[in-house]
Amino acid sequence: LKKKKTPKNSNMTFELQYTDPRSNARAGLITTDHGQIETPIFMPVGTLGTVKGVHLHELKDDIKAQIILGNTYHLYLRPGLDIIEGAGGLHKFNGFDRPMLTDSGGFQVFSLSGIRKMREEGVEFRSHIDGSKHLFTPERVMDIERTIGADIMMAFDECTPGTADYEYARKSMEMTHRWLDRCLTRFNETEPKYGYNQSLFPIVQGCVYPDLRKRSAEYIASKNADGNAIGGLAVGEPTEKMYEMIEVVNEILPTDRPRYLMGVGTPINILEGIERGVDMFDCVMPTRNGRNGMLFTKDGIMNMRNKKWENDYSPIEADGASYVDTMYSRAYLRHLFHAQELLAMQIASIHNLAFYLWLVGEARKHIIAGDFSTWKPAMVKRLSTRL
Ligand code: PRF
Repeated sequence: LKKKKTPKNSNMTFELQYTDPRSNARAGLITTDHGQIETPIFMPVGTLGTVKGVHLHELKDDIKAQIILGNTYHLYLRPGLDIIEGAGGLHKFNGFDRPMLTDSGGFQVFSLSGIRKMREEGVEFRSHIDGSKHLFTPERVMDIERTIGADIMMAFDECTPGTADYEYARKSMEMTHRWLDRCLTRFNETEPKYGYNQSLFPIVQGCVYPDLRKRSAEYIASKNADGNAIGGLAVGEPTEKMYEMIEVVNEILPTDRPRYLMGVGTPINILEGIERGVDMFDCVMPTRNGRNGMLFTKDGIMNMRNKKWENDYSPIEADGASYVDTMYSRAYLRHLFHAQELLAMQIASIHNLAFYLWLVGEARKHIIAGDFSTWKPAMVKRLSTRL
C-alpha cells in the first residue's frame, strides 16, 4: 500500500489500493478535509451548486454521490461571489458536506459566453445572462475558486476544440501551460478562506496530436500536483482518438496521483477510461439526457418517450441501482414525460446518476476482485444495446 503526502497548501492524499494486472485500471482512495472518495468515481455535475432536479437527501443517501462538481463561470455570474462568501463557501451554501470540485471556466467561457476575446492576459467575455463584460485571468480564477471553496480547484486552461489544426493546438497548449504557472503562483500565495484545505489540479491539453499530448503531460507531471486532469477530449474528435490520447497521456502522468478525465462521457467511455488508468469522471449526460427522457441501464439505453413503453407496466429497471427503479413503472414514467411533469425529469436524473455511480462502483469491485479484464468487455457489450 502506497500512501503519499502531497505538496504544500493541501493535505489531500491518494492511496493506490489495487492495480489491475491485465490493464491500467486502478482502485484508490482520495482523502480530503470533507471526507474520502473511492476511485474510480463519477462526479455528478452541479453547475450552479445544485445537481439539477435532485435533493440532497437523494444525492447523498440514494445516489451515494461521494463528490460533486460546480462551475466557476456560472457561480461567479450567479449568485455571485459575495453571496457564496457570505454563506461561508459553497458547502455551507448548498448543504453538501462531502468533497466538491470546481471547474475553472476554461471550458464554459468558450462554450457558453457569446462574444469573447482571448489574449495572453486572459479571456474577456460577455455573460450569457445579461451581456455584461467580464475578464477571467488565471489569477482572478484562482481567487474566485478560493472564494467558492471547493476541495479541488481546476487550473484555468483553454479547452482546444477537437478539430483544431496542429499550429493552433500547439499555441493553445503553450498558453495553457503559461496560465498554469500563473495559477500555481497565485494558488501558492493565497490561503483557503474557510478553514479546510484546497488542492489545485492542472489540466493536460494538446488536442489529438500525440507529441503535443506527451509534451503537455510531461509539463503537467513536473508540477507534482495533488492530482492531474486530462482536458480537451470529447470535444469533436473521433472516439478512438480520445482513447489513444488517454493512453499517451497516462503513460506519463504519475500513477500515485488521481487522474481526472474532464467531461466524459457515456457509460462505455467511462469503462474505456477506467481500463486506461483514469480515476475520476464528470459529465452532464446522466442529468441532461435524463431530462430529455433518455435512461441509461445495464442493458442499454431506453428512450422513455417511445411508444413501446406505453403499456409496459413493469418496473423501470427491475434490479436497478435506485429506489425509483422499482417504485415507478415504465408506462407511468413515459406518461410523465409526455405530460411534461417535473417528476419525470427528477426520476430520470436520479435513475441515471444512481446507474453511473453503480457502474463505477462495480468497476472498482471487479478491479479489487482481480477480474476487471473479463467483466469490462462483457459489460461494454451489454451496454451497447438499445432497448
Ligand atoms: N477544460 C476544462 N473543463 C473541461 C474541459 C477542458 O478541457 C472539458 C473537455 N472535455 C470538459 N470540461 N477546464
